[in-house]
Amino acid sequence: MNIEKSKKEFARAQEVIPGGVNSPVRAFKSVKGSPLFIKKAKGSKIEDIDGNTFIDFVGSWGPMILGHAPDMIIDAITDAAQRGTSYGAPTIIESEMAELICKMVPSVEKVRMVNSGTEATMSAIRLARGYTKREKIVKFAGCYHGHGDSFLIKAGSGAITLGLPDSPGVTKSIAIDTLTADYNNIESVERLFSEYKDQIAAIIVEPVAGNMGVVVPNAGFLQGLRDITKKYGALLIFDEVITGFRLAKGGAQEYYGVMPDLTTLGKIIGGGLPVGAYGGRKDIMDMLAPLGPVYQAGTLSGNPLAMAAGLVTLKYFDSHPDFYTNLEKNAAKVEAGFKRNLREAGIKGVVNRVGSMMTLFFNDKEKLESFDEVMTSDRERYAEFFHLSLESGIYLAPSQFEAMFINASHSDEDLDNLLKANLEALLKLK
Ligand code: HOZ
Repeated sequence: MNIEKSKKEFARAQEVIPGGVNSPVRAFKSVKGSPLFIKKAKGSKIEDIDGNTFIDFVGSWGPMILGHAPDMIIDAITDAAQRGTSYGAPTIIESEMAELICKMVPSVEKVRMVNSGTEATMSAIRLARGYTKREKIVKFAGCYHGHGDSFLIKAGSGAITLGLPDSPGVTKSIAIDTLTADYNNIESVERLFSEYKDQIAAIIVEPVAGNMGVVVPNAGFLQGLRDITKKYGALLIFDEVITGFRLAKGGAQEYYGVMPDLTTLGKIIGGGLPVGAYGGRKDIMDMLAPLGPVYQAGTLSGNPLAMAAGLVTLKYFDSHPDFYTNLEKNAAKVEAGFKRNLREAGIKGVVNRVGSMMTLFFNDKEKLESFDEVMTSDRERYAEFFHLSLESGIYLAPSQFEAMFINASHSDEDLDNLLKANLEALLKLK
């Protein structure tokens, strides 16, 4: 595969952009490669500047659940842009968007729009601290909640991919207020609560972990978090930046039937534009300025282009009752195909999946349920597999510790091609 133009552009970018990228995991560092520079994408396909075309299973790390550049979203953005790109004043579409989010996400009674998932999680914990008048938060090792200081403690995603789970620059006084527990281990949470009792403001969790690769919550884990937070008067925050509108219209909370106090959203709600949101119980949300004392603001929050793209996307789910059933059917086919291929190639692996998000881990274990367990996966083998897949026209995340996403634009032919390329790659692995 010729990627000369991408290589040249990467060299150019590295002169003026740290590491040549605006988000670390894009740099292909952990798979020891040179990132592809993208020219365009439509539907399920993405094309690089050398003219190579791939079936895309990254989908911009989650947002592109309808595929790339659906006409209805392009039309909505174009139409909105004619009327101006930002006003810094209220618009009707912000209320429409908020009404739809409150209707679709079961625990959300009021919602505030921001510009990214990171902003949503940062704001949600400030609000939780303001509401409870407590300072500590509990997060889980390997969960990633964006790059806010409080979350860069045993963080997932690019941080573990690059071996940097605790970032310099996070002060001791901030780190001391972040307590870490083990995902799927309710005892580890109980231990923290019995020690810190009324100092813990909130637990924040990815209800399905997506940033250490996909790790599925065991039966009773999320309910256990609900029970323990209730018992100690702390809040439960579901970080649904990935799972929101991906697992169901109402996200993981609808899928698992466990209601958090606050929810953070991002990715899909922006229809591919930069958006985040956080919402939840009215009594908590009403603590926000200008109603209450907890401050949070943003010049571009509720941006008309982003709202237009997001609203069309959410309306689409609302009016297509079979949307998630179809995604589930296709994703189940991929999971079954991956497992069949692993057996046929004689390669040890674990496929973790919920709905349309999944990860194929190269690992000898029977199941992977925690950060420590996924970290035993064979990254060298993933890197080789990644490049073999790329050569066959399959674009996967350049890291063992990320999710792959099936979206509505993937045709039967795309999925058959994926499974064929997957078997070929597995058979070639050393
Ligand atoms: N942290 C994102 C994936 N979980 C990476 C986003 C990006 O590089 O675009």
